[in-house]
Amino acid sequence: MFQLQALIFDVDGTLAETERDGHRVAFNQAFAAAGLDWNWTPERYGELLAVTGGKERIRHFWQQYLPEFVPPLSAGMSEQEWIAGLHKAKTNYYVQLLQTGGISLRPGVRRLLTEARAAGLRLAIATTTTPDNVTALLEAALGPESLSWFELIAAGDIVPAKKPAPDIYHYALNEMQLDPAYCLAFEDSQAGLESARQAGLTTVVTVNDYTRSQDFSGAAIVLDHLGEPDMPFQVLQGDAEGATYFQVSLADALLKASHRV
Ligand code: XBP
Ligand code: MG
Repeated sequence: MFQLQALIFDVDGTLAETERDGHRVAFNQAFAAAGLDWNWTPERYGELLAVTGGKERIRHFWQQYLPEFVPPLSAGMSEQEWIAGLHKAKTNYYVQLLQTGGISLRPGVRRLLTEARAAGLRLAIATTTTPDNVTALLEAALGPESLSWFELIAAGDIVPAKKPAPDIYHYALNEMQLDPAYCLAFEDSQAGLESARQAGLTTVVTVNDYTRSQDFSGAAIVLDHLGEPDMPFQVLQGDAEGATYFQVSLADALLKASHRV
């Protein structure tokens, strides 16, 4: 019997809508502070999200859209160091933005985490984003004590290859000595789903405006959000077995169903 043991959450787009009004804004602030006339519009940012990781996204933008651009390197500085500096500034702006309460959790996230803790499930985070960003989001949106709810926060450059590579999920499973057959992952994007699936995880997808039209074949279920008792989710793919909001009982049912097929 596949008894559910752990829930593993992506952060950006899954716990909160952080991309358009969070990361994108912080990237633009860092560009302006560095004297660059780069401005990532919401539409352009949607294209750039195909590349996960902020440093990787900056390099991709430069190579793809401004191949003639020459970065203002100081003596002895490598291109990689220049990108890392720009990205560090972006992280600072992003953390400041979170601290002002600019971003709240998606529907059902706080409720599900609370229920899962009460049910004795182990909780973890597996994300591409920088560790400081995760801490700042959890502290601001869930309260400082919420950091201790997660047994592991696996984030950023801790693994060599970012999503859609499965490395971050492999890392989390290994650190927690968990078998993926007993865990459920929560993602919002195709890259995240691929990452979790390659690590052998049954995966729930909650879409957002940037990811809605992506291919979610292989997901256990695709929802518009996790829902609340007074705010039912919409099932976009799969079978919620009559549920209208996501509870541990549905997590359990999805895990068992995924091992039946
Ligand atoms: C999220 C990302 C991140 C953020 C930026 O992907 O791609 O890069 O956009 O974070 P996922 P950093 O939700 O699949 O983990 O700038 O800190 O890299
Ligand atoms: Mg995501």
